[in-house]
Amino acid sequence: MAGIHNVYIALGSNKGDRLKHLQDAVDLIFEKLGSVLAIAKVYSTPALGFEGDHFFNTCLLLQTTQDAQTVIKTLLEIEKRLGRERTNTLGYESRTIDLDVLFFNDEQITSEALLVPHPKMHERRFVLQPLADIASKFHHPVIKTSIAELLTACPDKSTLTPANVWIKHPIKKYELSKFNYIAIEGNIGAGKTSLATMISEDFNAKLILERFADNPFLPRFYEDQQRYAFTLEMSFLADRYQQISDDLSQLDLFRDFIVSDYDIYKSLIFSKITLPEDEFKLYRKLFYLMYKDIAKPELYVYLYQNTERLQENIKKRGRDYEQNIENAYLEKINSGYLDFLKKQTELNVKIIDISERDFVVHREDYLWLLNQISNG
Ligand code: PH2
Ligand code: MG
Ligand code: MG
Repeated sequence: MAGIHNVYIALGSNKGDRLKHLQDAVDLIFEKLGSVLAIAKVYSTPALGFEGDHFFNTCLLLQTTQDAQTVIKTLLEIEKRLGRERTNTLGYESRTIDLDVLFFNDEQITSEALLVPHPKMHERRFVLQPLADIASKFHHPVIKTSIAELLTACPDKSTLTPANVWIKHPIKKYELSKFNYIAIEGNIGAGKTSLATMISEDFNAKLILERFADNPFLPRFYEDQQRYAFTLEMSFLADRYQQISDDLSQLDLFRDFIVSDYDIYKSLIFSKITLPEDEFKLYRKLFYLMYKDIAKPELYVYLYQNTERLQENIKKRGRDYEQNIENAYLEKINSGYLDFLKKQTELNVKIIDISERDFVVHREDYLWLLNQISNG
């Protein structure tokens, strides 16, 4: 099944630097598979079912677009990379890292490589206790009771102690929250909205999206530019001004920063292209009256995408009124942005060339982009 999957994974290590192995595994799961939505406490647990040193055990919730077979294959590769050696002897043995899929959505999977839900999980306190930290209300899709209830009923009475060591969320490596307000800019179809949305979800940032969809003048403008350009630019300006002054006036206590898929200056960049000179001068006067008293982003990201890929993206998202945009128009907008950015001295600008990348499809491109932004 395509789409987004919620996967609970149990992690264990009882050999070498146990915390480091857990941390490296979480980092690699994040890098290769997707967002990590929750990480449980780390517990120190006696080896169950064999003689060996104490384990560190924990659990996490992964959100991924990969299918179950790919997830298990990747987890086995991560185990190998972190020094897991499997001998052919029967029974358990000490290991640097063990990564087990507990649940994959609420599916039942019985393939050679994978049994889900994990067939022994409900008998193991070292699984249920950390799992209860992050999923106490989740219902076991076969046994049909909650994790909290499974924990209460668990026959395994081993003593678990919180290890009081902490796994760092891998997203912390990307220090985006050092900026209180990040604006994502770029041409039509560059991917501004996708990127701003992804960042807001991964970083707990407040998302401000341009409300172009409700602009009745936009489709009319594409039909008859001369007739509707001024009206369109004015309505965009009014809307952007209102949204930015409302939404930026206070930072939500529960959000770490703000990310938007536009910066208000785009009003001036577009109108310079769409308006005749005399109208532009009038517009510019009004623009600066408004511009002077609204908050500016602390980081201005410009996503550069080439015209061919912009056209592909425009086709893909399929808004009717955008389907006949000419290359020349997109090229003018790009030059308009670059002229503005070149002269810009007040804003902290980061121009990122994404023409060889696809951050929506390839996670490594997305992480590369985050790295570029956090070094901005
Ligand atoms: N894993 C096992 C067998 N026994 N005991 C503890 N405490 N923690 C584990 O992760 C563990 C175990 C098989 O994978
Ligand atoms: Mg196991
Ligand atoms: Mg295993």
